[in-house]
Amino acid sequence: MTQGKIIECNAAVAYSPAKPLTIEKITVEAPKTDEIRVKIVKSALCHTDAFTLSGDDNEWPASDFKPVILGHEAAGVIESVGPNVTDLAEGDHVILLYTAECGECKFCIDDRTNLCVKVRSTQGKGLMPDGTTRFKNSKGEPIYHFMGCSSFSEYTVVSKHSAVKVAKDFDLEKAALLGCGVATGFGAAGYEGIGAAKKNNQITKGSSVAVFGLGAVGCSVLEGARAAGAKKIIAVDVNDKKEEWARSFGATDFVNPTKLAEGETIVSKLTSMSDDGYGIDFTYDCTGNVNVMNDALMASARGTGISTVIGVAPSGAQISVRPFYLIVGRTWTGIAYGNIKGKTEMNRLIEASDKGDLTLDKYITHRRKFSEINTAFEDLHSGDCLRTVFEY
Ligand code: NAD
Ligand code: AHE
Ligand code: ZN
Ligand code: ZN
Repeated sequence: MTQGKIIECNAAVAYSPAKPLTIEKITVEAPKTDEIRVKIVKSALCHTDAFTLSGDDNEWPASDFKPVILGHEAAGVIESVGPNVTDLAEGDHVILLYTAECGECKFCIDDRTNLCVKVRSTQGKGLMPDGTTRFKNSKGEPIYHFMGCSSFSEYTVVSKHSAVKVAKDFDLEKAALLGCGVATGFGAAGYEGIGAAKKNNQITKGSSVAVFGLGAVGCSVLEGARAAGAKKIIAVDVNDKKEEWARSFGATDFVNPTKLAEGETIVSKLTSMSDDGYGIDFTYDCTGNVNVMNDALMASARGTGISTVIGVAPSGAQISVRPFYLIVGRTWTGIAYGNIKGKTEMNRLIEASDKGDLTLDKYITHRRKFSEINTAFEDLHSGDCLRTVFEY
């Protein structure tokens, strides 16, 4: 045990929805039992951070806009550990895991899912498992945690179940990306026995795939589809600037749903692009738009098509479909963190990167100092960005 003292450092705090983050000095308490304190080295901005800042997520925390430190796609070095931490130690390099892996709960011992519940209920309230926070602002007010990570701070405290150790020679910038978006998309495609493969939803060799939304998540589904040997990989985005990237990640075709021929819909267009005219084998929503989720389902193949929801929709948004479309054999499903078990399967994603199946560095389109974090939200919305990585 190497428990330290209170640390003062810079953090970017969200005080109100849709307002810039406030960069200020905060204090970070020492880690308590089963916790670690991490010095963040690299963190990226995921669409979900921007989504939560917009005020659309009903878990910011407990819906009432308490001050919170966002950020969940990150890697760093353990500064100190609390009591009862045995698998991690000071100096270890780690990736933060917004989907924890305790190894013991019902979900951890089930090989089909990654949805560990050990810390999930307090995580959703912005609290550590003991029901308190480790952050305070200069007025002494508590600042809440986010997705069990809160990486938009020079130091953070997380549960020991919410971090995985990686080799010291693995680039922490690439490591940060494996904390969310890229692991999510690549896992959702399924890869050599991990991710969606464990949900019986691995993209099959020679199949057809359509991916709606070509951010880091959608592009990593494309890469997974290419690694799986899909024959037709259709990339769909309202932004034409995404076409070139999409093709570089494996897309064989690009469709802009706002530029269809007269009388065509995105569903009729994609269906007509399938070999037999009955629809696409695997479709994915990576936009968070419920209308797109519906289109993705309807474009999936009669009898056998599987449509996966990855995008996060605003609180209160709903999807619905005429049940007939499911009776005729389509499957509508969803996935979190690519169904990757963060502690025990991270090495498999690193192997995929080493083999060149997952080209992590290509997703880093922007680099900024942590102090420029508010500009990164503009990058994300510019349409020219997959990921901005912050240097601390
Ligand atoms: P991003 O903002 O970088 O990319 C979204 C893309 O969708 C953009 O290219 C945009 O042009 C495109 N788009 C928007 N509306 C569209 C439409 N109507 N039709 C086609 N394309 C459209 O986002 P990202 O970081 O790649 O994240 C994508 C989604 O996945 C977000 O909703 C995010 O919250 C969610 N997400 C989910 C998980 C999970 O585990 N389920 C993990 C990470 C991110
Ligand atoms: N809090 C939201 C839902 C947010 C959500 O679905 N998050 C995704 C990860 S987005 C990562 O960028 C997820 O994995 N969800 C499963 C989980 O356990 O959080 C709401 O609607 O309440
Ligand atoms: Zn668990
Ligand atoms: Zn994310």
